[in-house]
Amino acid sequence: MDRFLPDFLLGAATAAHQVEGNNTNSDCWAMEQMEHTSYAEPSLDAVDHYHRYREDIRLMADAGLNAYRFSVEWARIEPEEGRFDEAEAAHYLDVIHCCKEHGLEPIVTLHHFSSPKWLIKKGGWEAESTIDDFARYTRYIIGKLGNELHYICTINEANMGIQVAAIARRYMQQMQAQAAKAQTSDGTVQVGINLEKMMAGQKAAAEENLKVFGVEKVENFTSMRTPEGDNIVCRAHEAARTVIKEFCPDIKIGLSLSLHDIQPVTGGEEKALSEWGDEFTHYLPYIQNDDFLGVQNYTRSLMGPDGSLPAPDGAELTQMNYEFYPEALEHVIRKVAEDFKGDLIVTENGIATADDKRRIAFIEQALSGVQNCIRDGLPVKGYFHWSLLDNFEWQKGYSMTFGLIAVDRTTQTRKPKASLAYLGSYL
Ligand code: GCO
Repeated sequence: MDRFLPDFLLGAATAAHQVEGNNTNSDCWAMEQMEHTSYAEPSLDAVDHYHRYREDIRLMADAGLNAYRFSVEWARIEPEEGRFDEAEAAHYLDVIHCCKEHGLEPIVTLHHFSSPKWLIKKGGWEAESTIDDFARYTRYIIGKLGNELHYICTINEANMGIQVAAIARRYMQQMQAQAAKAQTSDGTVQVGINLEKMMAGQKAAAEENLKVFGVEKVENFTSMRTPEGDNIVCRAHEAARTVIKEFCPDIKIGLSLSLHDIQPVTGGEEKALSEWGDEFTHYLPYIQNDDFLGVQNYTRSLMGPDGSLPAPDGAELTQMNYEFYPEALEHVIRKVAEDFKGDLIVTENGIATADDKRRIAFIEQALSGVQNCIRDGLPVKGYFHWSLLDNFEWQKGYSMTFGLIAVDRTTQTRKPKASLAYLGSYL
């Protein structure tokens, strides 16, 4: 195994809502608590990183890492529209200082999926007004934290809503095909009853949304995004970049994208190209003036003429049911570098598994791919493993263990896994 040069950013990543706990003013918190929730469980105290960040940062430093990617929670900073909470800004300043005391470079993400509840009332990520709201929040953060930072990731996985919309469309098509089959074989009754139930469920959910958020349809960051909403996300990024450059021109700015290693099989070439266009290429006009792109990859996606195919028979699957395929990272970096000319930082890459030996094997292969890219002259400046801690995996709750550190949530005790020291040994 080869080590990285000392200026390579090697670290782990977290997101505020997934680790801090009690993010009570956010849309996710509200959705987790609802009767018609799609969350497996609520986040509650999460892994109490809000209070235990010192210990967590020390563990990273002890393992030899030199950087930490974390997010600032908009709902804490601006709990009500236009009212900013100084104490919360001071909290994040403490986190940044703690990183520096331990020799870690802080990479701050301004938006990682969760948004303030009030933003949803205004139409969330489908509303034009969100662009100005995000720019105003960015201005506040820059005023408080900007002097301390060298890197800012504006928006995590800007393409997430488009990917969710695509998955939902695929799912609906499958349901429709099943319903059509049921109609020809069993008649319409069974289908009719399910549909009625579904409609009734939707009506009740809309009523609850109205009560909780003041709107019937919640447009949070991970909702199915329309092309107009996608454009709003991109312009929110541009607006934030303008604000940051105005006040702190030396901060390196980028957003991150969720990128699959899309591999065409038997006639899937055209489909693979159009999927890559949705996932990556169409963002180029909005990111070409960025300093870096955050590359986030977990696996590959095999593409046939009609869309994505399941993992090959016998493939090893992770807890998320993704194919264990760490080679995907190198492939994605190479593909992205064909069109994006700024620096590349791997802002997420990891595996949900209970077997830490597989995590180590995953890291070994993924990092050897990163090093191949660097040897070939590609500007890969950092690698952040997802995730520092076993944490709240959104709608799947705490069942997915992505962490380099295990957490016993009854006592919030941390137990570093062997993979943490293994990752640190690359510096
Ligand atoms: C994402 C987010 C993370 C996830 C991680 C594992 O990519 O969805 O950035 O918040 O937890 O990717 O699924």
